[in-house]
Amino acid sequence: MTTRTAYRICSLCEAGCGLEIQFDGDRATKVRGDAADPFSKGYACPKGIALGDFDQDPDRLTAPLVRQADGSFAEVGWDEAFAAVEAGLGRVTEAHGKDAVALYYGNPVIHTIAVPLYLRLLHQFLGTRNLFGSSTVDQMPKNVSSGLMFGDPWAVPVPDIDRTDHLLVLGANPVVSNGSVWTVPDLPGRIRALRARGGRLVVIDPRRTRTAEVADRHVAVRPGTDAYLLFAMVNTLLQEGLAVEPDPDRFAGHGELTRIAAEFTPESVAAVCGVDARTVRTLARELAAARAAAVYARIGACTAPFATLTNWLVDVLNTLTGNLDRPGGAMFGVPQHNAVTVTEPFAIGRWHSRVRALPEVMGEFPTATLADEIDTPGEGQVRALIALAANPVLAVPNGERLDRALAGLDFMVAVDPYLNETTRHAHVVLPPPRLMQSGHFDIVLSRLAVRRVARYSPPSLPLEPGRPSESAILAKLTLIAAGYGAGADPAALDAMVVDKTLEAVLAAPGSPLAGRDPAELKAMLTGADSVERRLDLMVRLSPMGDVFGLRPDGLNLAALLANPHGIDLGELLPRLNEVVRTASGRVELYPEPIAAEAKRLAAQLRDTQPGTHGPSGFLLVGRRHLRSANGWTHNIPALSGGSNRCTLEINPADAERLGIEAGQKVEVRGRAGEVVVEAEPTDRVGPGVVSLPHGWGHGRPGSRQNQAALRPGVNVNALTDEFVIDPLSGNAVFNAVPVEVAPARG
Ligand SMILES: Nc1nc2c(c(=O)[nH]1)N[C@H]1C(S)=C(S)[C@@H](COP(=O)(O)OP(=O)(O)OC[C@H]3O[C@@H](n4cnc5c(=O)[nH]c(N)nc54)[C@H](O)[C@@H]3O)O[C@H]1N2
Ligand SMILES: Nc1nc2c(c(=O)[nH]1)N[C@H]1C(S)=C(S)[C@@H](COP(=O)(O)OP(=O)(O)OC[C@H]3O[C@@H](n4cnc5c(=O)[nH]c(N)nc54)[C@H](O)[C@@H]3O)O[C@H]1N2
Ligand code: SF4
Ligand SMILES: [Mo]
Repeated sequence: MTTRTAYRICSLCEAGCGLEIQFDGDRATKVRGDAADPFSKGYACPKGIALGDFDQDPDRLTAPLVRQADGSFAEVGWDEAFAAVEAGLGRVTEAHGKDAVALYYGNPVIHTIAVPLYLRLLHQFLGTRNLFGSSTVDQMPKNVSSGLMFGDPWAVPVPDIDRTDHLLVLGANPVVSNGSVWTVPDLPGRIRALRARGGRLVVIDPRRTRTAEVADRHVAVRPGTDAYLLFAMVNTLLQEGLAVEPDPDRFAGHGELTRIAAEFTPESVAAVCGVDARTVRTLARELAAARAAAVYARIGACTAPFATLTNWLVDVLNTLTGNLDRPGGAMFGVPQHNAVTVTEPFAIGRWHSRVRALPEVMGEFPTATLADEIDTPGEGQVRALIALAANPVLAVPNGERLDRALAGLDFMVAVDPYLNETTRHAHVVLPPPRLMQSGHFDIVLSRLAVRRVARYSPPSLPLEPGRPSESAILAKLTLIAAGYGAGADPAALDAMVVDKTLEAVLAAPGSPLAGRDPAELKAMLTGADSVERRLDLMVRLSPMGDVFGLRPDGLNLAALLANPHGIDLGELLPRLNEVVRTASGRVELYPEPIAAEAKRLAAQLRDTQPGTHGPSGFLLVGRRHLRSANGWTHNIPALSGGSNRCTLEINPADAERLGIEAGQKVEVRGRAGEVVVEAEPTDRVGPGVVSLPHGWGHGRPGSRQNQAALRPGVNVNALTDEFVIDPLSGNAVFNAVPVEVAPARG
């Protein structure tokens, strides 16, 4: 056996830590943080350390599966599997049209090279309106807020944590999640550094999280009321003359914003939020007083009522305290590629979903309505599903209804390494290769990183002969959708994309490459295969790129390959002017759809009676565990057990009142259904609040995750309501969910 060391970016979460991996033959025997990585500097969490276990998991599928007439799965060759996809999709579209096929992507797609490279093409060629994804159970409210304010849904400012003096974290637990929509490896270390240099961390969260535990101040807001709280902070800044006056040439809507904020005095929101007026003022004053400060919000703000409004208020606070786009404030990262996110003015609701008439957002319908589209008969009904790295049964509100709906599909294909709660319904499963056989390049997250960094990890191990890479699987699906058939060559598709990109770049007004010969540029691209040549093109055309030699110190793929630990180009620089893509050319501080939501909130405030949830009623919030990633990591024994469990956290006083003891089974009932789960009394949650993690509910017939089945847990999304969504973004609401709790019967 030969031993060797490889370096690669961890693809298990958004932090993207550099790892050093020792291989004995084709097995990873030791994994640790790569001390030479200029971005993560040796940090790795327990999941990254277990990367070899993910790679070697015996339950990962090694060959495609095709469902047989008797309902069982048979392992088949790749050609047969792609032919089955072509036949299955063909049957459905011929009989029912293109909209009968829905395309669904899950969270792990952002951690692949493959899906970001092909998703848009695949969707275009499928020609279906039915695009769904994990964005609408996740960050869509932030995308909508940024789309409306800055004109680009991916113009999301991130806290410049290494230079800030004051970090306000709302509805996020980055010490555990390692940061999200904020690529920031070793977040715990960066928080320690912030506090060591005299900076402050403030956390607003109904639960005393691990982030709250290391904070200078923790405010236990009542779930679902952040929009009121943040509005009252804006009110304080304006009333007390603490706000900066934004430059009217660069910011629009300041006057209207000031008028609506006047409605939300700290006194008026105190009872609703469970936060006294003095604390609200203190939060605002501290934010304004800091030399440089940043406000950051995540899942607790996104998967809650008034989510888009809350996410907008975050950047209003960043703007009014003068912290938008300034060092130590909230800054815009720089992509390491040229992927375009803005092609037309940002708008929502350009078309609507069939059953509930919900507006499209970024071309997608809310996942909360996927089951409606599958189980409601009629013209345009969804009868086939392509699921890319997705387990919506555990991830969408009323997932159990979706579970039943999926069972009724005419055809389903899943690109996924596992047979799980969702993929067990597929007719064809196409497993990507082992984790170590895939390369890694950040297409989605690099512009959310807190430093300007560029990194590429080639595959650490070669593919077995005949086994397609995940990119080749996606390219095949795209070619099938385009009508070229299962036999078409993926490399030809990549070459076509390169040609089209070069054509567009050469034709763009003022292009630095104008007049160059596209064939000459194409011949300059390097890489082991057609995918790497596409990456080379993307890097060369990126803001850090060499523009085919025009910028001699710029980057290209060869430079990334020569620097396996990554290349650090330094701190973030102000770039608001490059980022803004609104029709007015200014940052819209009070855009129209937001204004309507703000008025709705103001009306609700006038009507609200404090403490309106009933005597036995609770508000449910979620939680994540450091040694998990949503629902797909419970099969790794090294990460299971301990506190990584599916229990209902409940305040000890509530538990005592209901006669519930630690470890006792309790029944939790929500609008959609009920679960029976073990109670864990803890004062991490306050009275009236209970917490369940998501991603559990394993061990169903037909799934094949044997370790996960030993500790199945329950699906929290059996409780959550698909009919309660954020109206602007269509996002699901997983927090502040009303539930009843009682000792389990029998
Ligand atoms: N270890 C680990 N890391 C992960 C993941 C994982 O499963 N495990 N998942 C990854 C993914 S897909 C994502 S999207 C990110 C998420 O990253 P985070 O958002 O940082 O993670 P969460 O733990 O969901 O944090 C949400 C917080 O919001 C709080 N909250 C709930 N309701 C409210 C409310 O009404 N108001 C306020 N202010 N707070 C509220 C919850 O108590 C919780 O602490 O993490 C990513 N990283
Ligand atoms: N109640 C509640 N529900 C939630 C949340 C919550 O906080 N509370 N959080 C929501 C959020 S933020 C998210 S992002 C979603 C996550 O929801 P999903 O994205 O649907 O779930 P995951 O568990 O992340 O993984 C999806 C699938 O990806 C597969 N997979 C893993 N790696 C790869 C790969 O490299 N290639 C391919 N092709 N497949 C791969 C896994 O086997 C799994 O089947 O859940 C949402 N649901
Ligand atoms: S924090 Fe952990 S899971 Fe996330 S990238 Fe780093 S090592 Fe991987
Ligand atoms: Mo997520």
